[in-house]
Amino acid sequence: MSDQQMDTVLAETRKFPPSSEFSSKAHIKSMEEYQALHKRSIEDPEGFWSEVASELHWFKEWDTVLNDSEPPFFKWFEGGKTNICYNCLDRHLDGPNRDKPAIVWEGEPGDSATLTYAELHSLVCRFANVLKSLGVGKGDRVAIYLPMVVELPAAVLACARIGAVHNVVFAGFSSESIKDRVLDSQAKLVITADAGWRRGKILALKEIVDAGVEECDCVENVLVVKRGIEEEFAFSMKEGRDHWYHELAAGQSDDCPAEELDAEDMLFLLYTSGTTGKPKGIMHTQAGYMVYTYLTAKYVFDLKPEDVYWCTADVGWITGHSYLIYGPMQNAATVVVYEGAPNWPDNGRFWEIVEKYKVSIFYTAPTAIRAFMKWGDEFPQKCDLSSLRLLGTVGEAINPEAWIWYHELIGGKRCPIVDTYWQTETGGIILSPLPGVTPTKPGSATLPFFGIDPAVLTDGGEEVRAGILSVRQPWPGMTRGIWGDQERYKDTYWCKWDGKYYFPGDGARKDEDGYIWILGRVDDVVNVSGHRIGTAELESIYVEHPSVAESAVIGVAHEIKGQGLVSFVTVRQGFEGDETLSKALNALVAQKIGKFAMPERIVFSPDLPKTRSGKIMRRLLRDIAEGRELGNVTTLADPSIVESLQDQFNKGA
Ligand code: 7RM
Repeated sequence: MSDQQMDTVLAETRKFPPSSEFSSKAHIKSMEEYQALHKRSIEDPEGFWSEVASELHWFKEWDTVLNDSEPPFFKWFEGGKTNICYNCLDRHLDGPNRDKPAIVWEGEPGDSATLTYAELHSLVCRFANVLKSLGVGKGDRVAIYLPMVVELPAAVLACARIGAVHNVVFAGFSSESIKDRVLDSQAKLVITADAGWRRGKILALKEIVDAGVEECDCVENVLVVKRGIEEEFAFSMKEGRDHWYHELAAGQSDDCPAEELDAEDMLFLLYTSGTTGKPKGIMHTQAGYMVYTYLTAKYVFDLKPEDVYWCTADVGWITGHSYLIYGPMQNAATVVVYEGAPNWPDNGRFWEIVEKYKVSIFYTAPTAIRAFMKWGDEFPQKCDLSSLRLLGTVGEAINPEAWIWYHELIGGKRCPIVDTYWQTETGGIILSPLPGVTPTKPGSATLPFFGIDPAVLTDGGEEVRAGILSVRQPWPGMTRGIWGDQERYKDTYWCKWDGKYYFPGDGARKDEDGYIWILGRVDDVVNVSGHRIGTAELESIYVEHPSVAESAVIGVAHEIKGQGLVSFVTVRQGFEGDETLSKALNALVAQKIGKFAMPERIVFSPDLPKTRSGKIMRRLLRDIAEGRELGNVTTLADPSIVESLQDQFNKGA
């Protein structure tokens, strides 16, 4: 967060209590009720979570709720046998939810489909049988690279059903990113589509996958979903390796019993950026994640049988896993799934979808809200948004100005806003208002969810007003570690305070009401439009280029994206830092990660500011890039460099 943003946050004193009408119908109705339940969840986590777990289906009940004998490797519900897919689908088939829409899908070109819980169950069973026919079984890793079509949640649920480990790769990632993830996880199957739609353009997904898996010996088969696009686009099917989903599915039964899985069997891997050049495969297991996403979805979104719930995140990110699929479906919600961009064919698309399907709960990212603000009030104003009763945000802190716009223009001043703070690693929401309970303050994720005991600490572990966020005790949805690298898991998340507290990597402030305000990352991870990008990932890509000597990538405040990236690059003797090199470096980032990771600017400079011990002073680079007064630069090895850096920066501005 920039100093200016910080000042705005510190000055924010408005409070918005929920209406008594909302509270009276909510699952949790009062602050007293929340506080009592929260206290219980902290003092008796095993009692609390076993009661929650009892609301779900188990083939066999657990022996122990929490096993904390080997911290930080916590285990939940050991001895229990369950299946999260069963809890999302089968559990609803005996009652009125059987014929209730589970997915209301809209494609970008305007095609649409509705699947009831019974129909989604059949689709998932058939999909699971296809997976089995390709030799996929319990514990096998399956990479999924699909657009937002119905087959995406179906593929995810089908994996869960048979105990295969899904590894969804967001369909904006490049071939090389697919390759890295497929190789690291040793996936034996890749599921993709011939293509998808994005902003009126065809995304040639199969082609991208082909380039990605070329050198992956572990991949035995590629399963291809047909998106139904009439236009011509390039792709081919490799004999023996590639199969059309619809052809294999035609011969399959729509009955496939859910595997009785151990509570700690792995459910999925999802890669996320950290402070090194290599993304980490975050692991989640069946039961703990299931119980946690079930309860957070129920209480934070106050899900009721009649709700139409729309989470705009792509399934390629954790938000799509937890709050498009697993959380809402365990609660038998009707979930809207939209394939395309918010500004296609025009800037009003999202609001037309809200009106068309009578969406009652809408969950999106602050970066999207800022884009809507910029596009103009007339787009939401043209639509009937009166079906909305609750709004949510996720991905980054929301600036108060965007919060107020969301509250007024979208929520018509009547909808509570839940600002939900969490991470890929936490599995589910850990800080958030409860919509019928918590008076909200624009920009604050407010209070902890049940089972979460946060503290704001100094590096030394002392409680302070403004410092580093920590979580004091384990909760069921937390990650079980990093695939293939548990040392890195310990080092990254548990080293800061001698293994006593979980370290999410964010700065935070606690105000006089005990509300928590997230102040942004304290490590070298930048949050661009709610997507985590490790600066080290870009830096290691740049230095692969023969003309680059060194680079430092930083995050700077960005009007729409929240943060954008600025890359400072020094070139080797005899090379030129010019437009051509800039383009080449951008192309390299697009090729290695994806276009969404390209920086706002590349600044070439003769040198980088370093301390006498050789550490790059990123803080100084941020000050330069955000045009701030520079403080003391005398600790620099070569203070004269600052002026030339400023010149370089201003030249391109
Ligand atoms: C869900 C998700 C996690 C990082 C996290 C924060 C930032 C997310 C908020 C937020 C302030 C929020 N998972 N973050 N939500 N910061 N307020 N409500 O985004 O793994 O992709 O990113 O995102 O920095 O550490 S994630």
